[in-house]
Amino acid sequence: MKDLKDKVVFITGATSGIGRSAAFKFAESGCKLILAARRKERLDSLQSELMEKFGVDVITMVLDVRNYSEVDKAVSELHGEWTKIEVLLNNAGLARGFSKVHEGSLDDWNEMIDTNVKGLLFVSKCVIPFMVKNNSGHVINIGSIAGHEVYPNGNVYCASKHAVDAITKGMRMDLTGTAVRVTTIDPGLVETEFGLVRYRGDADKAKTAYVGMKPLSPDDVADAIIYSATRDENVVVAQIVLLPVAQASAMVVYREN
Ligand code: NDP
Ligand code: 8X3
Repeated sequence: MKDLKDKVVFITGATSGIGRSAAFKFAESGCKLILAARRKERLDSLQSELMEKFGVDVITMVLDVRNYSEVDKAVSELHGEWTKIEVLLNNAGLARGFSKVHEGSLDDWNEMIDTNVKGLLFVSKCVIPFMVKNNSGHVINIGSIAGHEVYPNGNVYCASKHAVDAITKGMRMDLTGTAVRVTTIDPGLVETEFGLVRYRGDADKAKTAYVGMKPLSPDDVADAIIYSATRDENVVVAQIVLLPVAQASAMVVYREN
């Protein structure tokens, strides 16, 4: 089992949900953390909480993964030990809206594609060269069941997660011949701020996905992330599809009345 103590872990989308839970679990394992997201106040309080609770070093990057020059600047300012990034968790992502394709919003489409696809690529392009140079590292992409299946009104979100699946497979091919590992973790329903973001703050609509069923928690997903990251160095967990027991596919969810 790989020991993560003192390893540098870079997490995008650390201010909420899956990214936040992963930050706690990596900190508990003794990792040094680079936490990135747009909301500075949340990053600052998470940094203080993790440093105080686990005694680990934490730095933060206030950035929007959609902005290549912001990402490039923040990563190029890393020095010394912080450039030995062992794990990149490409987690920042979102859904916007829930509409038929011919009724969809261009702004929503652009935001999903720019964040989930181009943002993941931008961060990867800036970080992976350090891993190749060090001949060590692990890229963990957060995909989705929506990267394997499509559901009505999910069109562009599902397309963006299918793209994450293709990019993950391509990364793994392009990194053969190095010791860099590539994993995708593809959850079904997880209760986070995802629904609130999708429905722009409408809490009633956000809850509809979880009516009558128990979704995964962000900690369940973080457990799978830690499992992948701690396998022996010759072992690549290529993909984990993680579902709550009531969910059999994107469309088949058992709900108690
Ligand atoms: P949350 O909304 O709780 O968290 C999303 C995180 O992404 C936040 O920290 C947010 O930070 C960050 N983020 C969003 N846009 C940007 C951006 N442009 N630049 C930087 N950071 C950004 O949702 P989840 O934890 O559920 O989502 C995490 C990942 O999991 C996403 O990729 C999502 O698609 C995926 N997923 C979620 C599932 C679910 O059911 N919840 C199921 C399957 C996959 P900030 O706003 O501060 O920038
Ligand atoms: C998030 C899960 O089912 O809303 O990726 O697409 S779902």
